Amino acid sequence: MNLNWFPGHMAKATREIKEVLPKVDVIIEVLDARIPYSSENPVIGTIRGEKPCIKLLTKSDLADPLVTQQWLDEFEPSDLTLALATTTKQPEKIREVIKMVRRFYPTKAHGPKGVTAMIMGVPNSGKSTTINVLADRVIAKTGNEPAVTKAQQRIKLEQNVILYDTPGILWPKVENPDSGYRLAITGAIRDAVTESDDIAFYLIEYLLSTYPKLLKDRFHLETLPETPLEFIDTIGASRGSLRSGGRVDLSKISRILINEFRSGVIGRISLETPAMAKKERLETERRVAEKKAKLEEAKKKKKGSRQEQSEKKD
Ligand SMILES: Nc1nc2c(ncn2[C@@H]2O[C@H](COP(=O)(O)OP(=O)(O)OP(=O)(O)O)[C@@H](O)[C@H]2O)c(=O)[nH]1
Ligand SMILES: [Mg+2]
Repeated sequence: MNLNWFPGHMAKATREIKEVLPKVDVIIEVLDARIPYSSENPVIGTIRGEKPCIKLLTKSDLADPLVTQQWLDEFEPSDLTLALATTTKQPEKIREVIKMVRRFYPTKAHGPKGVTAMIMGVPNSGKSTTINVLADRVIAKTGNEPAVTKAQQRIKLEQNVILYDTPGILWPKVENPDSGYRLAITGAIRDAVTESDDIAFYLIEYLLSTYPKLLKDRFHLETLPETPLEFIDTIGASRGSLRSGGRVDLSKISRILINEFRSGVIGRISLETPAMAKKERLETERRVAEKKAKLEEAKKKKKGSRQEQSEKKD
């Protein structure tokens, strides 16, 4: 399945972000706390330059607190980077962002122009929600689906901080298939462009191995089935998701499971740890390099055979 999703409005939004960037002092990079590695946009790394960045791990109420702490330790604070885990359950924690933005530019923060920050991140990661908390009023439209914000919005906050809200953006190609699945599971990729069964299978496989107790508790099971298919069969029957003939409605039960994960009712779950990310990053780099080498080899061969043909003609 192709898990890439880069519609026209995201290409445009990416261009507009690059245009406004020279006016921006601080980047607020919103990462979903359940997938801080997979929601990190490689494009930001390349366009950021030397700009200070605050990594916000949003929706931390849905993530495994122990793993979130590992991620905060991973994003060690430096002169140019700060990290903070936030949740709408603790708005006062979100408000710390303003202090952090000002801390990077103490002089400018008291000057006439103030400090400008830009909030960016993958779709549905909680950018507009964060802005509404910071502005203390509903200023940006929010919604539980990707691509709610379609255009950049400039907002003046108190304490001399100006903030840009931006549409959620992905990147043209998600090279790591695991990251594609995790972006789909958490709702950063529009459901209509993915297949719920495939995504639910990936999620169940991960939960069976990493959070078995949460699954047992949620679905009142004493022992867990070994495979995702058996698991779906078991809970499909108990949830009344049977088609005529007694077969489980795979798509229906898949969507139920994904929604239960997203709303947090299965429990607080992180889909990746720093250790997993390190391994996958290396593996992805290796795969991309291999692909590139193969492509170059094929190009060389093509060029060689063309040369041979023209020499024969001569
Ligand atoms: N559980 C939980 N949900 C949150 C939190 N922050 C935001 N959400 C929900 O996540 C969904 C997406 O929030 P938005 O603020 O619209 O996300 P966005 O990043 O602006 O999304 P786009 O504009 O589509 O890119 C909404 O349903 C919010 O209510 C949080 O801390 N915890
Ligand atoms: Mg938004």
